[in-house]
Parts: sequence; structure tokens; C-alpha cells
Amino acid sequence: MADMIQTCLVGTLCLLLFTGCDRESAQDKALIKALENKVDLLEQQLETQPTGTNLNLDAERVTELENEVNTLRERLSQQISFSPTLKSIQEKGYLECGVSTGLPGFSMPNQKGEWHGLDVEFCQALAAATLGDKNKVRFIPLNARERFKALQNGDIDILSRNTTWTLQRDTALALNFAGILYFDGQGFMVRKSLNANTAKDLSGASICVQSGTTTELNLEDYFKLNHLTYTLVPFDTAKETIDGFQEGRCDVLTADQSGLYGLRLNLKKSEDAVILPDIISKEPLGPVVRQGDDQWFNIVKWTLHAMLNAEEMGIHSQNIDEMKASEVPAVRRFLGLDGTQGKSLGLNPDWAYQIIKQVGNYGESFERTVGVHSPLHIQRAQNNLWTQGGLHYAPPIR
Ligand SMILES: N[C@@H](CCC(=O)N[C@@H](CS)C(=O)NCC(=O)O)C(=O)O
Repeated sequence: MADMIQTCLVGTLCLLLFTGCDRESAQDKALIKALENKVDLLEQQLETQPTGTNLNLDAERVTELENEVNTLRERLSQQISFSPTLKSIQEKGYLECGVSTGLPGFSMPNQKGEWHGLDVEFCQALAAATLGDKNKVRFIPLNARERFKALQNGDIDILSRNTTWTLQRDTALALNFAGILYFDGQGFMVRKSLNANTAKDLSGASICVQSGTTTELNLEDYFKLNHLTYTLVPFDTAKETIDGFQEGRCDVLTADQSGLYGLRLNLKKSEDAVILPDIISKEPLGPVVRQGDDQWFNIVKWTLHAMLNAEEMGIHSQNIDEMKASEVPAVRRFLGLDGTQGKSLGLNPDWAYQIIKQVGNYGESFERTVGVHSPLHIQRAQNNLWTQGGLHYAPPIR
């Protein structure tokens, strides 16, 4: 009996080993399950065997087969691409990245129609990791209201658009936030002539805000909690919101603090507008994917971690080739010279090398797009690495 079961198990193992890389994960999981059931059955048979048969030998066979199941499970997790999103990106030959309709520092097209910004560079990093070329990205501009539908419908592969991670978005909208690219908080910009020093001086003000944002919701909470009144002046895009403020349709504009620095650049006389020191909320901004595609979720998550880890390890776009001679185990793993990390993600071994070589580490990207030497002049502050007193802390690549 044990022999019959063993023949059957070996047959199933062979079938599993030869299943192609494009098999659906559900099918593969079902095969593993069937194999496990057979191991269980063999164990049961052994327990109920009449005395006198060679029990030790059969018990060894069960262990051997169990080890084979485990090895196979590991091989499958490393070799098979389970991700429909990655598959479609590879077939299209480009990544579809949902960005804002135009917010300086984060995602903004120049006069030639080329997109720039921190959120844009994150998608370029993803294209470098998955397709080996940071330019293989199409940017899809979306306002706040349109963004989640576009992702849910599959119109974009990733939403990289100054989007705040909240419980509702992460659950009820069937989306997954892959991490925090920028730690932000909501602030207020006021006309200098209003003579307001803090948010508490704003009672009775008319406030320009973009609809479909956490900004709109926090504003309501904050004014209610502090027994202040206000008149809401809502708009659909960043441009309309800042134009509304410029044209005097409101006394105050509220947005994420980083957004205020970006939007202020569009004012004709930016010195007439003051950004108040108050921060009334937490706005952890990060890339978002659809639920149900764990491999793609992992790729997005680890692209962010790779950019942060590179900065922490002192690896940047200018020295990454020299780093190939490094004997530091973590650096060698990062570059794909040792280890199977790329394979585990379903990517090439040099996935992280391509991100840093073509785009740069987190610090390089931050400085270029929103940092103190950019037009936005934003300090690293909480967006520094944990080793520098900031909040960015990436798990290790090993
Ligand atoms: N982080 C907030 C606000 C995001 C947001 O849409 N902010 C506006 C004002 S700065 C914006 O980026 N608009 C760009 C656009 O309309 O395309 C959220 O996720 O709800």
C-alpha cells in the first residue's frame, strides 16, 4: 500500500516540477494541498498498519516526501510569477502610473510634457526594477475624486499621487498602501492681510479646499472641535484651488503642508501669502495598489525599502558601480551579487541596482524634487532616515 502511495506522490511531484511559470497560483496551491493530503494519508496508513511490517522504513519515506513537499513549496514561491499586474506590465512593456493633475514637487509635467516630482520618480524606480528602464512609464493625471476608481478599475497599475494612508482607503476601498513615501500633515496658507498667526484665528474665514481629500474631512473635524465657523469653497483640481485663492474667492487655502509649498509657487506674488505653523493632522503619503495581488504589492513595498536602505547604506547613483567590489554582505545582497532576493520578488537579481543606478536613493530623489535646493525648499525633518532623527525606517533586504 505504502509503495502505491509513494508512486502516486512522486508522480504528483513531477507534475508540479514541470508546471509552467505562468500557472495560476490557485492551481499551484491546490496541487500542493493535494500532495500534502497524500502525505497525511500515508501517515495514517502507517499508523494503522498491522504489526510485523517494516514500520521504520515507511516512516523514513514519509519524512523524505515531506521534505520534498517543502523544497517544492520554496521553489514554487521563488519561480512562479503569481502577479497579474506584473504580467500585464511586462506584456505592455510599460507601467501605468496614476499621478496628480499637477502639483509641483510631487507630480508635475514640464512644458515638454515630461513629468517630474517625488511621486513620479517612485514610478520610475518601479519601472527600473520591473522592466530595467526607468523611462517605461506612462503617467495618467487624476484629480482627488478620480484616483481610487482608476486604480480599482485597473486603468492604472499603481497610484503614486500624494495620497494619505487611512483605514477606510486601506480596507473598504479594497486597496493596499505599500508604505510611506513622505510624512506630511495638513496646514493653512493665508493672505498676509488677514493678520492671522495661528489656525485658531481663522474663525469666520472662507477656505479654499480640494474635494475628495482628507483635507476636506480634517477641516470639518478641526473647526467643529475648536468651535470655529468657516465657509467651504471647494474645487476639483489643485490648479482651480490655487487660482481660487489667487482670485480672492477665499481668505485661506488648506492642503497638505508639502502641497502648500508647491502651490505657493504658482502665486503671482508668493510673498503675500503666509503658511501658518499649525499642523492639524497626520498625512502619511504613499503608493497604493489594488488588493489581491500580493506579488505586486511586495514589489512596490520593496522598491520603497530599497531606496531607503540604499541611502542608509551609503549607496547612491554615483557610487553604485564601485560598490560592486564591496565585500559587505548586505551591499552584495542589495546589488544582487549574492542571495536570491530578486528571485523571491519575481524580478531579476539586479532589480535594486537598477533603481539606484537609474533613479537614485531616497535622499537623492527627495533633494532633487522637494528638498532645500529645489524650488520648494523643504527640510528633511521627519522625512529623514531613523538614523538621522527622522521617521523613515525600512526593513532589511535579506
Ligand atoms: N493627501 C490628501 C490630499 C491629496 C490632494 O489631492 N491634494 C490636492 C491639493 S495639494 C492635490 O494634490 N491636487 C492635485 C490634483 O488635483 O491633481 C489626500 O490623500 O486626500
